[in-house]
Amino acid sequence: MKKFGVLIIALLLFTTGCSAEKPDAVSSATMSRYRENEITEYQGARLDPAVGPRDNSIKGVQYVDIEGYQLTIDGLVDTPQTLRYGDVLALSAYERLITLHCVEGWDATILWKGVLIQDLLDTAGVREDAVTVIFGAVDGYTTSLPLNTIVDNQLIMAYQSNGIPLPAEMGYPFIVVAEDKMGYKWARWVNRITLSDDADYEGFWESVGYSNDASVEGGGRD
Ligand SMILES: Nc1nc2c(c(=O)[nH]1)N[C@H]1C(S)=C(S)[C@@H](COP(=O)(O)O)O[C@H]1N2
Ligand SMILES: [Mo]
Repeated sequence: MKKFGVLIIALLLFTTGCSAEKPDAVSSATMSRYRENEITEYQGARLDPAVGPRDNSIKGVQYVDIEGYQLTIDGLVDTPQTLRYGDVLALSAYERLITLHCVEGWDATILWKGVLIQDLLDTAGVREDAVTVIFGAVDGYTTSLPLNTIVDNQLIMAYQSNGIPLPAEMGYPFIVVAEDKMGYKWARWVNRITLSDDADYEGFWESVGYSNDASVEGGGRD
């Protein structure tokens, strides 16, 4: 009888996943963050849910009405542009498996799909004197990256994460996938891209003291 009881308990633990959990098993809290149709694996690697455990954006999650949405590309360009959502999606698509290093130590490996930021800039024609690309968002957030970082690393602005349209929490319609840069360089809800000749431009968090380089290896916190 005693043996039987132990067996029952072992079975219960096993089926509830308590004792049987692998070290890298996904917690139920994490599982609940996957959205409908979101893919959870890519080429044998587990993908993290595109929506993080909490939001730390300056004015909370923004819900963009796509009908009225425009992406402005201006500053040191030959011909300023206002693109609609569909104009951006019509450009060549690129897919990247990239880890976002985010708040208080958590990170998320996500399959991103989007367009080359360089292709966006080319629609307006970048002037010789431009060195900095400033991203503006619907919540008034700003951040920037050097033009050569964007070109050399072929950085993308994504409209999909893990196979689904970018969730509002993650920046719908567009997020800058700032590979190897801390979270604050990943502008969400982007609606403006401005070319500048100011190499020392500082965005929202940069202007209060966060590293403008923001390299992940540099250990700069987000
Ligand atoms: N438009 C906009 N984009 C933003 C932010 C913001 O406040 N507004 N926060 C940045 C910061 S500090 C981080 S860490 C990442 C991820 O933010 P989250 O932790 O709130 O998901 O988004 C970045 N992009
Ligand atoms: Mo952050």
